[in-house]
Amino acid sequence: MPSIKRTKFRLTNDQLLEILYWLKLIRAFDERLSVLVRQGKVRSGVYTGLGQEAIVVGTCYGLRREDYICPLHRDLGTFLMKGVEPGVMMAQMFAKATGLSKGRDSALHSGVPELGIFGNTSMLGSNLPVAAGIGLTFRMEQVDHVVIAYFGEGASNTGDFHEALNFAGVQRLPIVFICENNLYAYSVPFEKSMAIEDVAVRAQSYGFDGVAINGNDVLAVYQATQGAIRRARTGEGPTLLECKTYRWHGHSEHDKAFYRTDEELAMWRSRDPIPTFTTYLQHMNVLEPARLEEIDARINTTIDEAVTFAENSPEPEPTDAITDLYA
Ligand SMILES: Cc1ncc(C[n+]2csc(CCOP(=O)(O)OP(=O)(O)O)c2C)c(N)n1
Repeated sequence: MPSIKRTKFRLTNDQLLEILYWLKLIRAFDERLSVLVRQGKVRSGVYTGLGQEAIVVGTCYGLRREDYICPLHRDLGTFLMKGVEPGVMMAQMFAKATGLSKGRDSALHSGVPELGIFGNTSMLGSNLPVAAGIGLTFRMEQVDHVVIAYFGEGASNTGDFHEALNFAGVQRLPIVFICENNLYAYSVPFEKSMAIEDVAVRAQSYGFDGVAINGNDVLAVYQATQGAIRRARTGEGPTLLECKTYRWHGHSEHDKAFYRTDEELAMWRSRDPIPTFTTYLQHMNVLEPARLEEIDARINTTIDEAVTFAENSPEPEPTDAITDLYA
């Protein structure tokens, strides 16, 4: 295969293929989860990020274990990229004893401190002041780790968002704020909730850069994130990246999304980040058909094994409810 050693993104062929693997794995995980919900096997609420995978992969690829992420309810893929085993993640959704929180929460609030994952908060936007706190901790400990803090455009209308960005701007904290602008906050369209076109401009009010990018282009997201991370690590402070995207399913699996048109969905599905990136790799002679088949087969096996692990895992014991408590 004619090989392009490095792209302008300084990624090797193997790294580009790894990015494709993650995009497809995260897509497959959410798709299987959606089926399992309909089969009544999942005990958690499920908020798939189908269509938004390029944001997860572009922001998490290349993070250090010590870097912290503060994910959204839609970002199960970030857990996988940070090192949570697919089987454990699936068991978490089944509320089994082998899941992250051992079957003791509604699945979306579990964090993994040793992998740098802060558990998602129900009050949207309230993960952002926590992200600022983690960034301040890194500053006080004099380490050059960064925090990737995710939020939806809806959450950017909460007070917590503004307090967190203000504090991060004043303190020049090492945070990359990632807005996943999927155009709807549950059923509320973007234009009915804010009178500006880009959430990114909000960063200016707090003294740092904000930029709006194509959130369905994994390399664009990766490139922008890498620049922001470099600045954060070298003490130049936070950046806000607004990734424009669209979620294919409803807000959650029980939402039929009647508030949007089929035409709108079809238009955004035509911007699917995975075929776009696949075509790019083929065009660059990085991806041969056999390699693509190999990646797909590996993903199928991984997901099948994850489901089997979750299904065969034990239920939590009632007495487990009072373990791991602080007081
Ligand atoms: C502070 C707060 N207000 C309202 C809700 C109820 N709620 C849950 S999800 C959601 C929509 C969130 O939209 P957005 O922040 O854009 O994220 P998305 O789900 O689109 O990824 C709302 C309003 C909540 N969880 N927290």
